[in-house]
Amino acid sequence: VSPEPTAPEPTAPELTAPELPLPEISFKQSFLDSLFRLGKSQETATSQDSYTALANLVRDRLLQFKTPEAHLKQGDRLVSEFSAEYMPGLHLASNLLNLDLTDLVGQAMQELNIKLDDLLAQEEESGLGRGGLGRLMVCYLEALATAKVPAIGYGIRYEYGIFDQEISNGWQIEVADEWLRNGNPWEVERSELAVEVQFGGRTEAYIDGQERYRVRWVADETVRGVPYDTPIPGYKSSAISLLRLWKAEAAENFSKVLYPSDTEFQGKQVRLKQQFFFVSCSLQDLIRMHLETDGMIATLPDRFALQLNDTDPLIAIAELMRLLVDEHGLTWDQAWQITQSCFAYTNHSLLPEALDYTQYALNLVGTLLPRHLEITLEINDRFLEDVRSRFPGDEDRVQRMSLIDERGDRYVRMVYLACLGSHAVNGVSALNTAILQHLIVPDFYELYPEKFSAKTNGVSPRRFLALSNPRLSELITSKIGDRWITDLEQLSKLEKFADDAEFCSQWRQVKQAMKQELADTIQQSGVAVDVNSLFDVQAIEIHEHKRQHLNLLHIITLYNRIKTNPHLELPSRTFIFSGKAAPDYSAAKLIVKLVHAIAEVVNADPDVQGRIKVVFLKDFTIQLSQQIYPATDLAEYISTAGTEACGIGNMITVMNGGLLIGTRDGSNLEIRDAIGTENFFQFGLTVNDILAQRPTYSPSEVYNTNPELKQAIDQIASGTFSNGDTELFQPLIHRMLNWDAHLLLADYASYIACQEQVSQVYADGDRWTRMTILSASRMGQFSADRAVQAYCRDTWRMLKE
Ligand code: IFM
Repeated sequence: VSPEPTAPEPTAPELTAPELPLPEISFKQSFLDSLFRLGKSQETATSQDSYTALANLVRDRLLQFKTPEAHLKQGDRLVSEFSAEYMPGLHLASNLLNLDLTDLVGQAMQELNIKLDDLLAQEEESGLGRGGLGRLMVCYLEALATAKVPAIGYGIRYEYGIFDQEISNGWQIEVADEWLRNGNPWEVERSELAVEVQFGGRTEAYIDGQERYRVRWVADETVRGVPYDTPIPGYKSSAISLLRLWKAEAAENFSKVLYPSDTEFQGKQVRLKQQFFFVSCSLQDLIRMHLETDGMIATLPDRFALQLNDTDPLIAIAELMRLLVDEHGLTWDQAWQITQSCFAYTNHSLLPEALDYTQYALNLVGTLLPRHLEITLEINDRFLEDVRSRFPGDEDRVQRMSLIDERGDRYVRMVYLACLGSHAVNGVSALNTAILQHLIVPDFYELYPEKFSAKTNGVSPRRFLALSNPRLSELITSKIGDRWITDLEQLSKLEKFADDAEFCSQWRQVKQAMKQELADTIQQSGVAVDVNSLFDVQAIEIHEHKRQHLNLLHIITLYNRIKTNPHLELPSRTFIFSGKAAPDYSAAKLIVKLVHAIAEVVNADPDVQGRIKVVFLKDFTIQLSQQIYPATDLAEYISTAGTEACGIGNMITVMNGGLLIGTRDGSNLEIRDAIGTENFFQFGLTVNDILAQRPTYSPSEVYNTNPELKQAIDQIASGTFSNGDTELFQPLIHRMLNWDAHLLLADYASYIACQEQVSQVYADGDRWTRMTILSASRMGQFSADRAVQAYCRDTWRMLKE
């Protein structure tokens, strides 16, 4: 595996001059009218009413922009993202920014004696995802609208999104996320576009009127899918992308909950139903639009680029084949050619649960989707015939490449189907792509090398800098103008200010102000933190591969060092954790408990004198992340090398004037190369080290030879952080000492040494500031604008010259 990044992609071309919305005649009056339509006056309106009235007004304005469908009718090509997750964050503030209405609305509200911030605080976040994938999808929809590329994001309108996280006695408690309880002003129900989706039953062969052999699916369940549209505006582009989410209307409403647990057969079945439901609705919707525009199914790929994100939507390949062959009467070869030309596949995760093909057990697929199983088997037969003719006598290869895993219980290998049924396949960082090519689907890479490429993720500078860090944005704009908002490469102009004492001091003041705001939020949970301490943050889903527990081993090590040597020279640190653990992932939930357990002991120990504090910010959301990133001095991206596909929080942190401590994983490598190795705290094994060492790796040997590590683990085991309870953390200890799948122990020494370096550098405030300015100024390539340009150019073949 070569973890070296590919050459940086070209910068985003300059956008055309923004078309501003029509000048406001009286925004105040429109707002009062909008309130009136809710049956309220200014006197009787609650903040929630006023928020709804304002949101309705903004939404109506957005709906006046040309829809992607209207663009299609005009002859434009349309991009369609398929994803089971979307995390838009709060809409109102972002929409006002992108429509350039923030000042105007702020002023109108002020004249009405209403605080805009109070209204913004009313919005309920729709957490229709678990993290990075969902957030990335919305960044891309926003960037596509900014670049005026017509786009629709298709997904599921879960009635309950990711759970709200409460903490009780250090344990995570999941509370149902009733995000629709106050209604949702941003969406419009489009029941006139409802479609039907079928499940179960059997297939039947027949001869059609033209004497052709055909198959029909006689299903035994029909579900109605109703689309709900949410506009996602571009930045001052007078264009929107559409987020079209499908709600299932059936006795058994399987669009109700985001990702039910899939450890049981029942869970896997519901998940497959959800996946098929939304892709079938979406494909039918696209075909409807296409036929209304072109009247001819054969030209589908000329008009649509369909991007399959991760494993969830991959059944779309079989469904498009079914629709084309069974419903639209195309020949198999015509249908296959169209399918391959339309689809491209992005791999967003290499974790077993994301690639898990056990959920596509042959009997499950056959029961729920009998026609799709037949189609998949037919694709497989034709494909394996081709493999046999190219590699005569190589039956091992045939078995390896089969779409069906025949070892033991039989499963459909969906990622293989994706590699076959798409014209382009990409990973989301250089390393992720290299692993995909060489370790996950090497035979497919050997056969179709031209299909594979890396498309490193990027984030929206609007949401994650302009909106969430207005102080820093203003400072940047005051020095280099505001073109960076749509062309992030402009940040490079900041580089020359890294030695300007006044600028450095302003830069530091911004960080300090953002830290103060976060400290105020933390204070609400009863913990006082020192804003002059280093804010050391790990805000991300709780997962063993992200290794929050490695971070905890460092905290315990520092704690022990202070206890042994009370005069130890050490810059104060505030360790901030935030993130959710999947409800059925007991090890991750135990890590949440361990954070709290350590916090309780360390924060209260008088010997520590507040030099280290540990904080857990509950209920990590996009909104909370927007507060955390700008306040971060150091972010921990410390996953086991080869397990984090890319990461996007690491990018956001650096743009916001923070530094990273990280492994050689995901996009860390590309960030390191962009900002300079000297500005990145790197430690740990490489993927190749891990591949080489794993067969003989003995965690207990490491434990026995590193006294500080041994002490830290022994303390957890012996109840130092659990009032003497020696049972509580045993499952974690057992995992670490016996197999340590995530190689915490192997990376411990190098991590601790790297953290010592962090402390040294942080003690030199000027040096630290200079490093953060240089790093931020070199982050241009990590913008969502660059990423969507790359997809437009290479994958969707639609970059306007
Ligand atoms: O950034 C990635 C992350 O590494 C794994 N989940 C999906 C994200 C978006 O691609």
